[in-house]
Amino acid sequence: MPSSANTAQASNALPSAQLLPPLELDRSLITDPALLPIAAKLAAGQRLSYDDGLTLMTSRDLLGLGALAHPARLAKNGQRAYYVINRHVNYSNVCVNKCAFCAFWRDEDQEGAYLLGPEEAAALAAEHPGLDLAELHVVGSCHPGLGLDYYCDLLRAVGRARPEAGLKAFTAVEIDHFARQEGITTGQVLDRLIEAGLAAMPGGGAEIFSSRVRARLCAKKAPAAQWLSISGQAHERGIPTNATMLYGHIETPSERVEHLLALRDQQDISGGFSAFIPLAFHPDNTELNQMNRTSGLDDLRVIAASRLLLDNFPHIKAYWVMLGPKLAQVALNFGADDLDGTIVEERITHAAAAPTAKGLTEDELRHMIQAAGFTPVRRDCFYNSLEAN
Ligand code: V47
Repeated sequence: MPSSANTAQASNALPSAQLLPPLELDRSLITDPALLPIAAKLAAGQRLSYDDGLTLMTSRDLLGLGALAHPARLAKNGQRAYYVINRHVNYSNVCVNKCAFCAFWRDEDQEGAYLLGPEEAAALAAEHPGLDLAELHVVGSCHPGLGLDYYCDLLRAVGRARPEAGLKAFTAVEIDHFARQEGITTGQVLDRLIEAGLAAMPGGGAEIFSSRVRARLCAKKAPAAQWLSISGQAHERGIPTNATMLYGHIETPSERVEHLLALRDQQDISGGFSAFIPLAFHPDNTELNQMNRTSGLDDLRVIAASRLLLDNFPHIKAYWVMLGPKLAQVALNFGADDLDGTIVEERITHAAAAPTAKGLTEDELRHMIQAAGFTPVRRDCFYNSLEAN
């Protein structure tokens, strides 16, 4: 176990962006004939195209999708299923972006608005001293009134409270916002945050890259090109980052596939994405509250299609908070190899009335993995194994 955040940073190496090898597939499980040419390509070790992506993203042959995605998952990660002992700290919900899909944001003077001082955030990080914390996941909002000093102080304070934890903090959208507020470049923002202890970045804020959807749901947010460019700048600096896709609202299957291919292109260029996390939209308490929640078919299809299209991503995360623990378990057979972690206190999806727990224990995570037939691997925020063996 590293003894300080600096040690955690020193053990950091960007993930290797290896492609999929030729896969051995059981075609007897495939009933949708449109999946057969894709099976042939995967068996030959060929990269999938936009059209293949669209076929995957619209097929209802769930077992067929699993028959393609599971061998890809095994080729990347064997029987391993990762989890992390982590804690989320959300420093503020005051946000200028006011995205239509988000139930977490508040105006500064609105009831329920909050901003934690660095020491208040550190006090949260220090809770549960018995927890062997490997990662602090620190994200918030695009606050109108804070300078970069606040964010550096925040990182230093939580880092002092939990020196053993890697600091995975701030989405590319927050970095873009800090740079605007401060009147400096996003590269300069990243350099200052790295000095303050930033070790990795989460994948939020990507939403759907389509400018059509962004104009309707999150017009004020950094556009796709900026999100991708900031991820690349982090990779250039040796900071691994994640990527997400918010699905199940007004996006089309082609917009999903375009999103995934934009991530794949960026990974070809900068190579520093660790995990892709599909985020199932929760409509309650948002402007889109008349919409239905995603279906189990769609959740597993997105996981499978992501595993197959993102051939250069090492990990696909089944985020138990949004999928529910049972579907997240099943997702381990449809391309996912990581369940995220203990979290302790999840706020963003719970603002949208997520029916899941706010956190899980390590025992619960290990049991979920073992009961699904996989080998649990406790990891740090760089996917190094922390299993004693
Ligand atoms: O950026 C907001 C999404 C994201 C809703 O990188 C919603 O390891 C569903 O990015 N329904 C934050 N989703 C969560 C996130 C994340 C979570 C866990 C791990 C990692 C990682 C990243 O949640 C936001 C937004 O895309 N979101 N509102 C909603 N109503």
